[in-house]
Amino acid sequence: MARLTRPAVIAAFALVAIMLTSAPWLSGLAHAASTTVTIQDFLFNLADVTVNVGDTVTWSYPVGSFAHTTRSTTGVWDSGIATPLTPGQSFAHTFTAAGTFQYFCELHPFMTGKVTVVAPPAPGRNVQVQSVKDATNRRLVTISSGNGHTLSQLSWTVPANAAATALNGTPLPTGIVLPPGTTSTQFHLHRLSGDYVTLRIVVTGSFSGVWNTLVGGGPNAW
Ligand SMILES: [Cu+2]
Repeated sequence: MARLTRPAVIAAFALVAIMLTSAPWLSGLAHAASTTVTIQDFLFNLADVTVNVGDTVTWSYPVGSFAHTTRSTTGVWDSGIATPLTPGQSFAHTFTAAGTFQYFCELHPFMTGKVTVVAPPAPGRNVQVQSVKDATNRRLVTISSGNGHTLSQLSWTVPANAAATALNGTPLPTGIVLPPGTTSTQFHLHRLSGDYVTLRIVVTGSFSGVWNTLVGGGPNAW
């Protein structure tokens, strides 16, 4: 657990951006990852996230008017009510075990959230997420499995600066069940703002796991 200063968070994000700019259209999906939950006044956004064992969740409080905390209902982490988070601060926790972890703000107990931690994909199992710009502010995202694995169910987290639609243009729900034997699927990702969209994809099939990818940026940008 560590309280991070705002410059440290910005530096960490810049590093990730640099690493991924080297291959922006094909993300080799790193397993040790960082997920950010944004604290807004009286709201955790997103309030429900899924990560792999070994991943770090950072509660970032960029702007607001009140002080807040993040505290696990089972004592797994607690940012502390004595020194609550104020705008510009953040708090990070690395999850070392699978499970479902509920949390709340001790100053505003109606502010609640949940982190679901799952076992990371086994070595050698892989999912590729490829994205190609195919219209202004739109990329065609292809998710494919390798080595004969099938994708039976996908769910994803699309951040506030983007939207996902099926190829026929209809809005996509955050989860879909795929026909038996599916090894790849596609959808459109639309940029609403920003340079990057952080896409988190949860796969269930002949293997399971969470894959993280930054879409956008580099020579093949939006
Ligand atoms: Cu609060």
